[in-house]
Amino acid sequence: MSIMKVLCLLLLHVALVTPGTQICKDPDENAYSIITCGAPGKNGLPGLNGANGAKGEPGPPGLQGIAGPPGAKGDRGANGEPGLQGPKGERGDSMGPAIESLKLQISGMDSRLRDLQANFENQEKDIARSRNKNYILNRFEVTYDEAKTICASGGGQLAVPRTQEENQAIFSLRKKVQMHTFMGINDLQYEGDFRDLSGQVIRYFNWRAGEPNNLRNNEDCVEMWDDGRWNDENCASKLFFICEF
Ligand SMILES: [Ca+2]
Ligand SMILES: [Ca+2]
Repeated sequence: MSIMKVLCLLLLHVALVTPGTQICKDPDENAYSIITCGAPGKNGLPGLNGANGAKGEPGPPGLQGIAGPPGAKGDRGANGEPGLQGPKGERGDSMGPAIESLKLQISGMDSRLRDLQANFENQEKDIARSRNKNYILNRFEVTYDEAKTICASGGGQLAVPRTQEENQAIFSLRKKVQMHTFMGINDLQYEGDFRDLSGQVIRYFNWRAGEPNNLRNNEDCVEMWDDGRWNDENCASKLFFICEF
């Protein structure tokens, strides 16, 4: 070992035990040298702000908010302006008079129906009986001939009282109404010769006083008054009537 190398090792040893020194290698001479290291420098000033970075990607959508309670009902608005007038309507049909006519007819039918119902309801009350016959009072006004026809159409005939008992039975119906009633007796064939509808001579009579008087020479049909007695009357008069069966 050369003297130089020994000296260098010695210096190196001193450097290792001496604070503030360190061994530095000279890169050009491939040799070591001993230098004294200074105290660490202070921090320098902050650097300048850097340029803005690139724009980031958009974030995920946020959570939907919760709906609040409905608001209070608002006040009613003011009335609007009236609308425009509509187009003129079509002319009405001609059924008006026909409908009115039908109404009148229906009203008349209703009235007639009520009459029939009343007549039907009175039927039971308007029946009388004698020993051999039944009598029915008819409460509508007809002529003598019409009364004959109606009784015959029902299988009977205009009532003829042939005894006091039968006269009393017929009178029990006659006094129910304020109208004289035709009976099946007349002197149409010979004046003063009263007979029944089959031409048989009448033998029982119950005339009112002064009857038959053939007033105005025109009384050939017999009616019963409200006292049960008889009168000769104009056959064209319209009266209630009593049928016998
Ligand atoms: Ca007469
Ligand atoms: Ca008379």
